[in-house]
Amino acid sequence: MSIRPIICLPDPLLRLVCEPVAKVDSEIVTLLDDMLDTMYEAPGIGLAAIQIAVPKRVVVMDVAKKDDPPAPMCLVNPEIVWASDEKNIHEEGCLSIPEYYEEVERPSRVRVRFLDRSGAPVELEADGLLATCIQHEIDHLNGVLFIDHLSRLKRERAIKKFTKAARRDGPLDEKPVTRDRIR
Ligand code: GNR
Ligand code: NI
Repeated sequence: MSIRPIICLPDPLLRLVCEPVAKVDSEIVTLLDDMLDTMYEAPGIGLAAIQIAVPKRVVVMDVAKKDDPPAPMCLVNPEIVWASDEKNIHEEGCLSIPEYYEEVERPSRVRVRFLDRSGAPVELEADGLLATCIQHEIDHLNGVLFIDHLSRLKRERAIKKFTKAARRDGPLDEKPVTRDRIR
């Protein structure tokens, strides 16, 4: 169980298309546990493996309300198999884009298929915050960030802000862009 550094915009790793997992083995279970630790510590309601620099199709989430018991979810190779025509607007943030929040429109309900942490196939229908979070996380697996759903002007402003912050701390190729480099 360990907390791993979260990488931030403009780290190019966030633009990778992540690889499917062939088998949910002990290495993947350890990855899931480390991701849950990292997500709770951040704190956040979701985390994709690429946010800790691991380019695999692995996601953790917990959208339980503050006073409810924790409800960790582990999703391996998640796929959206159906999305509603009805849309919903929700304010989003991202642990890899600290302190930046904007409203994003997405399908309000989705059906998702994935493997759980025991490797068993699961299908579930989500709405509300869970539907928003699942779509945000699956976007990460495809190198897509929530700012990609905004107008070009807003997106470019956000990218510029984070590129400037990272540049103050030295060349991007010397070390990963972790959250302590963004001020
Ligand atoms: O913690 C998070 N909150 C959040 C709020 C609205 C929509 C999506 C999210 S996910 C985000 C954590 C994160 O960056 N996951 O990739
Ligand atoms: Ni995110």
